Amino acid sequence: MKKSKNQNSKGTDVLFVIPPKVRYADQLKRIAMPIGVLSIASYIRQAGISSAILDAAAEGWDREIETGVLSSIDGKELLQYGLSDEQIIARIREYDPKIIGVSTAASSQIEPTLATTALIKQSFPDVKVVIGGNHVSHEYGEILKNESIDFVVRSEGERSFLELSQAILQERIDQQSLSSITGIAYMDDGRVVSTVPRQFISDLDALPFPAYDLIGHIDYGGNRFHGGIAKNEKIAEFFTTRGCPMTCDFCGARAMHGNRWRKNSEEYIESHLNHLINLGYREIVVEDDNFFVDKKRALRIMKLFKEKGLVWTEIGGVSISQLVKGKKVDTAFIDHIADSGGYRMYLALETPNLQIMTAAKKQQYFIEPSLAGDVVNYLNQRGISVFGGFMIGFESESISDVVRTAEYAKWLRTRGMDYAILFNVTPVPGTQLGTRNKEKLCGIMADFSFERRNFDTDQISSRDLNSLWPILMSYVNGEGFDVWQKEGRWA
Ligand code: B12
Ligand code: SF4
Repeated sequence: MKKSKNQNSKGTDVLFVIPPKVRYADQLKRIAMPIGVLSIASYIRQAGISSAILDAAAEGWDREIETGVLSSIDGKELLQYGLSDEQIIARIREYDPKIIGVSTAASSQIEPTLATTALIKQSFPDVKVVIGGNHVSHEYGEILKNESIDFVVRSEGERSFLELSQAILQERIDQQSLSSITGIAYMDDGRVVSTVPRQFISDLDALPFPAYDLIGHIDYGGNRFHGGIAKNEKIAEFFTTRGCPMTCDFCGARAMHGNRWRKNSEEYIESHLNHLINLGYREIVVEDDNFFVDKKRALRIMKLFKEKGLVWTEIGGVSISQLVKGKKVDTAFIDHIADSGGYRMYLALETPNLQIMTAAKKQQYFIEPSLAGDVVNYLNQRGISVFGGFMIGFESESISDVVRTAEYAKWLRTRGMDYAILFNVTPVPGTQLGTRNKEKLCGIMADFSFERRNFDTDQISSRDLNSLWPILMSYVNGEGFDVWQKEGRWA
């Protein structure tokens, strides 16, 4: 690990902590540049508040331990990767912050996250602990039962966190000041107080570029990249939009960032790319939830990638229907992807079953399997590696429907797909699917990972689907999955 100029900056106002992560042994080890936190850090810096970042998962990547924690579904044991408690405490002591902001992206990671907040509060009782991110934004009532957490920031964090940290730093944490900060939750006299939700930022260009300098010492690329092996060790996650106009009823991203497709201008994007190039990045990962909603805009952005000599992958997930024109493969569009340095696409295919796509409110993005095969084949011909995302275990599905989806994925592999991931349908907090199935949840929080099943339907039990998952992944991906299973990384 390279030493950063931001390390050891004693007396920082805010230290952001990304906690260690958990996984089951047959799951991929995943980390990524924490863009949400980098964006907040940059936003508060403009207002004179200093911060640093401790990414305990990335910095402790090589340290993995057995936890002894077993899932109640099938007794499978959890592993944890990241810095040790002692290392985390020692690092926090070096920074000596007044506020610690803990970030949690996924529900599956909430247990190590809460263990980290408890550790922090025990060792630094006077430091205010603020938590933000996906799971806690929806489940703040439950989360605030943990005495180690002083505040939850709900949903988009930049403006709420700035106002909250100003209140904390200026010692104005009385009811009156707090109640005027929208988008936060806290306990008052044993009662959960949740202020009015914060409006989404409509002009994304008003945000400064994420504070990449704070994690310049960490490489998120190469074979640590969560979306397949990256060409470079140094890669930057990159968003040109927030939110998604679609209404898929299982989607946690939409639940978090809203239904309006908010976008950066192309001038902003060009300056953002120049900024990354100046920092030494040559590879970017487009993480937008729905990058190709406006294909003409996407073409102009791809032109920028090409002009600047970048290579790029798309991993936020694009709909395969966006790569067709009428009933044919949109070869011209795919040619542009290839010519602009795009070398891998993550296609959200979900299922070959139109009824199921319709029930999930995603039917507009359905295309016939044979046409999907032609798209995959053309991407492959143009040298673009294809990862496919599929969803198994929808509420109305039987085991044979699940097997049919796996067969579809396997067939697409014969047409040139490099890897197919079978994601379990998961009732994520904040989604319609999540609300409908709350009573049916089982297992532990780590089972919220999409590579595990955590709710029973009339036709499929979690236990059965969890036993079947590695068999189907192996059937579809062959040796590629063996490496994933044995080493927690891409082959
Ligand atoms: C990149 C990414 C990852 C990265 C990590 C991201 C990170 N931040 O650390 C990696 C690859 C590790 C990852 C993994 C997983 N992910 Co993911 N991921 C994403 C993705 C595509 C983008 C995240 C992002 O950067 N967004 C952009 C920034 C600007 O938004 P943000 O992160 O939400 O941050 C804002 C607020 O949340 C808040 N905030 C965030 N942190 C903090 C901290 C503080 C102190 C404060 C005040 C505020 C705050 O303010 C930020 C700025 O506005 C999201 C989808 C999405 N669009 O968000 C899914 C998403 C978060 N992932 C999801 C899931 C399910 C997973 C996995 C379980 C998938 C799997 N099967 O493995 C795993 C978890 C396992 C693991 N090891 O982490 C779900 C989470 C749903 C849920 N409740 O569980 C999402 C929403 C995708 C979806 N469509 O459902 N993921
Ligand atoms: S699944 Fe994709 S298309 Fe559907 S709402 Fe989520 S981001 Fe949008």
